[in-house]
Amino acid sequence: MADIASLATRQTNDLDAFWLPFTPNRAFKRAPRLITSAKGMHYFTSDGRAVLDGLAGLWCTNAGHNRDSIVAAIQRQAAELDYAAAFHFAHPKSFELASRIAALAPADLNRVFFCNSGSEAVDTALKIALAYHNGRGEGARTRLIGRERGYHGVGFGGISVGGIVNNRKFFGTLLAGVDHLPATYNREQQAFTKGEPHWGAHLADELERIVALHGASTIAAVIVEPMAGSTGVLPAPQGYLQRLRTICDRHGILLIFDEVITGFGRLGHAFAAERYGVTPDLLCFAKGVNSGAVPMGGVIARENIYDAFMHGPEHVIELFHGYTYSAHPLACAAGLAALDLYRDEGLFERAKRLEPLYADAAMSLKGLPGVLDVRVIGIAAGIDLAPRPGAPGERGYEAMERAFQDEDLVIRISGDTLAIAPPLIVSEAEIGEIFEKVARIIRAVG
Ligand code: PXG
Repeated sequence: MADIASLATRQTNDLDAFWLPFTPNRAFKRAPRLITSAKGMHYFTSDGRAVLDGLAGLWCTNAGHNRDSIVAAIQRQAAELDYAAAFHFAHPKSFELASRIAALAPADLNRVFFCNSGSEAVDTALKIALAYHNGRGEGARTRLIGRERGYHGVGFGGISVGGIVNNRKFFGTLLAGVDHLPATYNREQQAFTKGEPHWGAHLADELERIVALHGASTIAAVIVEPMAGSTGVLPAPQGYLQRLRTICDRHGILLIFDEVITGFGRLGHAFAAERYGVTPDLLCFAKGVNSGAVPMGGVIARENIYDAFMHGPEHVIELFHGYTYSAHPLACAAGLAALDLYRDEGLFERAKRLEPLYADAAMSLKGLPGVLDVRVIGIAAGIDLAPRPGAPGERGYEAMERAFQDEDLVIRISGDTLAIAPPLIVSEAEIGEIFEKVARIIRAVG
């Protein structure tokens, strides 16, 4: 145990102890990028720089940072009720927030299960799907279908249905009985498309092939992101999600939309399900639910899914699943305040209105050295840069570093792909500013 003298001499700013997630730790600790406060569209650094947030945190601060009403709601809640269990007990704001979310969701998606992250939301949805079939006497439906290039968080369920090789290959055998649809991206057919590409709806028919291979009676659910964010902003091709819905209906397979990124306005609607007029059976959300202020995620289920669990003796738990912090009071209070902001400031409609301008600004990067593709949908853009020979990811990494150090801009990278998705409060002038900075960065790393 450390004695008092060694505690007194221990450096308070030692970087060794914190093992950063999804980060090259040694490179970071050599040249740390430290953020100490934030407001609206900006982060502030310890050396006093204002840094424009081109990624809404990590796709989560959709209403902008440190909004007064969200801050006040969290402060009030912490003083009033820090914690209440959600097992056998509850606090009023959990019901209020669930009702508000249900009202935003399309059709009969109206039963909300809370957890604390997107990863937990995905595992929750997969487990609900399995238990749903099991409870209806179709216990042989255990297979889960994901998609190549899909990202569904980092739980064992999520990496099993996910399609990113580095997130899978180090972690053993994963879940058994998982299959994958092909990715929907094809550069030759789709390069520099604004919005949903024309080409690719037929790739949904691959689900029929998978059904034919395994038998429909063994398949529980299909999970996809309406727009794959992490792997570089890959919008679903026109008609693709509708076709998936039709095939799932034909075979009694549940359709799960992972809307952890697309939920709460990113594509100009409360949920992408609304944009596409396709109602999934289960919808995963997180991030934007409270504008990233307190960890929270959840699953919205269609009423018939919930109802299917509501049988048996009334003192018996219907779904053996949940988290200590499900519907945490601080997360719920922040959620209610964020939903008020989204409504009062019309931020989802704002995203829809700004989409064409945002798309034009992103497409202005076409023709810059090394730009292989620009994809853009809602308030999200993905820019593929040509990898340097023999050093994949190096150009992207340098772009992210230069953005922060030289251009006072946060962008996201995935290999040599840049992602730009600012808070939905972004002004027209800031959109221009962001893409001017990105253009300079691309030239600099060319
Ligand atoms: N599903 C989707 C579609 C996501 O985008 C998760 C699940 C997992 O959420 P949690 O809260 O467990 O992290 C995500 C997360 C990026 C990036 O690089 C994307 C995410 C997280 C961090 C970085 O674009 N999405």
